Amino acid sequence: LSAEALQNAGRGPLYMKLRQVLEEAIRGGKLEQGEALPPERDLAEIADVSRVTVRKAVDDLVRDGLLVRRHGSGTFVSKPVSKVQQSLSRLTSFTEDMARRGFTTRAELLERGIFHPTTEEMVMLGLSAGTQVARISRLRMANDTPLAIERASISTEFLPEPENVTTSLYEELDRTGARPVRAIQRISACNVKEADAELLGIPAGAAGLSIERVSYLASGRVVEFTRSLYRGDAYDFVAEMTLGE
Ligand code: 16G
Repeated sequence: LSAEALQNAGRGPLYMKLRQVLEEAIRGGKLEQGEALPPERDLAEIADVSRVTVRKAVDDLVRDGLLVRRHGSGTFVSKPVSKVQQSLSRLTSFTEDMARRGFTTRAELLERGIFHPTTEEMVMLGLSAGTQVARISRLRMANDTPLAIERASISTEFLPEPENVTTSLYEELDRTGARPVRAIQRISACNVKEADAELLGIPAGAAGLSIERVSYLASGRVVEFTRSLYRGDAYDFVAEMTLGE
């Protein structure tokens, strides 16, 4: 990148030219996948343009998915994700699913604690009046790529100490003797809203899968009501079917 390269790049407003130079650097591999983009200030200086111009060019590339902004750590060249093939027939946890694939997992905690339940939580979890609910919301990542946002609600009877959930919710439920054995999962299509898109590192409005899981103990009692938002570009859900009678 240089002021000269910018001069020679295409037509249109300055920010479009800058966008083009950056796009070529990404597509040509001069900026590698996963690599951090230099700070706006530096880019402005090198290209001899204002920071507003830099921001507009970068915004454009983020919107088109070539760059991703990560909360508090900067802007990076996107890594294409190969899709996770996720079976719909086994009741497994995110941690187990990713470990089986040899991925390292990490979660960014969005919310964790004990709260007054909403009416929906009371109904879904069958809570009696006056009881509280444990909530855990996480941005879930595999090999540092954000894949999903999961917002779980669990009766405090089964999860009295939500702060114990540092890696796996199901592991903690195993410990409290409330690991679910059955679940109903509903999957529907959605367009990811801006705030969630930012967390997932995808353009606002991109395709997502909205998933609700209600899971049960052998006794038939509901353990978990989880609303999740999965990246549409990162997941294939696969079910095996057999001929019924
Ligand atoms: C899965 C479940 C989620 C559950 C989580 C526990 C979906 C689509 N999936 O991701 O309901 O809460 O596993 O994972 O909802 P953990 O034990 O790794 O925290």
